[in-house]
Amino acid sequence: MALLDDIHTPHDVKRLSRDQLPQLAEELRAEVVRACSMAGGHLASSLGAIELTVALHYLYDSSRDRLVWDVGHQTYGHKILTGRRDRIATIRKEGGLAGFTTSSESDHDALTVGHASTSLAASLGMALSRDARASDYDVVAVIGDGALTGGMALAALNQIGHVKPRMTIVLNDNEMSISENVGALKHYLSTLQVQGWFQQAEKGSKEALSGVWEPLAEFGSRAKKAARRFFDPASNNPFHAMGLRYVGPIDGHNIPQLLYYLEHIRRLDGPTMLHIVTRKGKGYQVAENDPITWHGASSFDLDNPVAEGKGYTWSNAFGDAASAMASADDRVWVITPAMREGSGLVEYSQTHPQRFIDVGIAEDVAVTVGAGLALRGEKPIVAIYSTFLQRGFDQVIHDVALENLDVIFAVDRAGLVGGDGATHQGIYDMAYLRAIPNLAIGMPRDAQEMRGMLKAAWELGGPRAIRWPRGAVAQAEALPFDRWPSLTWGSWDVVKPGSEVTVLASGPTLAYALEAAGDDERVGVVNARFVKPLDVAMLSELAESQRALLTVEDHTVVGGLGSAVAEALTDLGATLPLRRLGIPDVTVPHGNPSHQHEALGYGPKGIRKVLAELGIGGEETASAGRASERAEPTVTVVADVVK
Ligand code: HTL
Ligand code: MG
Repeated sequence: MALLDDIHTPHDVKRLSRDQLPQLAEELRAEVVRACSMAGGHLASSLGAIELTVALHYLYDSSRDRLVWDVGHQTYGHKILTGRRDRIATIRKEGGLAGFTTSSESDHDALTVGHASTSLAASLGMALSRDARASDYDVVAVIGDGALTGGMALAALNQIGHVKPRMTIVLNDNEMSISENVGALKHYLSTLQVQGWFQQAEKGSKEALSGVWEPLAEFGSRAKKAARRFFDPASNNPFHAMGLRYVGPIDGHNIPQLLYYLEHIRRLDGPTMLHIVTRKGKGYQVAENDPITWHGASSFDLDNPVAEGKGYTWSNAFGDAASAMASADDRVWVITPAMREGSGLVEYSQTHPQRFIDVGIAEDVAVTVGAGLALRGEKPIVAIYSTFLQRGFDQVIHDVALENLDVIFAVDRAGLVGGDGATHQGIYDMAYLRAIPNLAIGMPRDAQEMRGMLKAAWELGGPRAIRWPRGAVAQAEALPFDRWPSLTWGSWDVVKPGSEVTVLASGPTLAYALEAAGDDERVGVVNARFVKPLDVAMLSELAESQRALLTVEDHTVVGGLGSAVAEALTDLGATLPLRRLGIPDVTVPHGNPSHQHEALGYGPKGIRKVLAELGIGGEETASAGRASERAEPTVTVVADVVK
């Protein structure tokens, strides 16, 4: 790679001539493709931002200026140019680079991020600090059209337009979120794209762009009508109405154009939005043709790039269940905040388009739309990842739980999630949901039990969260809704009786408990499938009959199953020892979940180790315990990932 090989820091980019930048972009693109072929990752988004990345690093000094990437999933090129090329193929792997910008990883990463729509508020804060300290660095936020659908982004724009700090906002518009972007703003942005200016610019018509900058210097005085519309279309432009200068749209794959506009905007006071139009997956045919599949891909063969199938997953099981429910009851709706594919809802969206709502990256809106539907007698299911439900916490309390509304929360990706890492871990939901009155919480052990929980939730009404992990599950036999199993909400299930110590587990940790227990008749295993309400009757029996209890959860031990059981035992006046296994009070980076479970002490070896400490298990168990200790240092548990 002729040019890339000489780029060790972003300062090396600045040493190139402008004519060399398109070649650098091509080399960078190839390097991103190569890295993703080895490690997997957010390929299509990173490819779409390659020219922008080169242009930004040519103009700005990312160690001093603040480049604030929204979501941070489009920054593989940025990582390569900022001294991380040698590690780029470790991205999202245990011990490797994070999949998103992470300020503890590099000074060039202005913000630790992974959830969408935070860049504008954070940039505003940075710009305010700069101005208060009479500093002069630049602040540039890069936000995608999908991320712009989030309320946080829109509310931040409202404040930016009011305070008017000097900053550049690059709107990277590829008309895609993970799937097609949604919402009224999307329609507005696409009307801008078809305006003559962009079309001419795209054709490379020099006349279209030459001379349009000049008038900006005397903005509003004698600028040509058309130029004015291009640079600041005062009429009908919502960004303008919110107090920002708006420029665009321009071709986001044309480096000279990007440099031209960014350079000039940099000199202006106040906030300016530069609207660039890009193509998701740009320059890599398979990704351009199918940007949804290649949004986030597993590793692939460069010579024969085929996206690996994911098999049958919990998300698919939910999608199938939702379809069956909606077919049986026309009050059933499913709402997703921009996660149609991830939540297994592609088929549902086709078979029940009238009762499928994608609200964009707006989890708060998803929850409250559910409340509104429920208030009118509908039966909404809000399908949402554990990590993203954090964005709808107030709405769950304020809009749903206070009036005990019939909203089912289908909480996907509960537990450690793997490559997405610290920002996306689904390890807090039991803690934050358990505190909410009226809200009930369950975790099925398989697809059939998921149906039982969904059916019970549908029958009983009220707010109910059903959570399941990321990954594969065995497909249950197809059954119409009326033949689904019944299940008593709040009941636990004794999977294996034991005479001395019982392990309470749910979801993936249930298999670990069974593996650890083996055929030792002293060890019992209970599917503690409801964390709210707990099966207090069974718990009090166990407190009588057992000499110790263990809880095992793929969740923080602060406020999860173990906490719930400890509280209940205290209330019962029980005094038997309780050992709580799960994630300690630390943040957990990206890695291989089953390895991380073991390293954090709640895999089968960790359970055996605690059983041995309780006097159960022989030589073999004790050595298994030591093996788990040896595994520990290989996973770094970073307590201060978020500075
Ligand atoms: N909800 C929130 C709050 N944050 C995230 N990150 C998601 C959902 C999931 N998500 C992504 S990337 C993405 C979503 C919805 C699409 C972003 O679209 P945008 O960028 O137009 O901003 P593009 O991909 O380049 O088109 C991840 O979790 C990585
Ligand atoms: Mg987009």
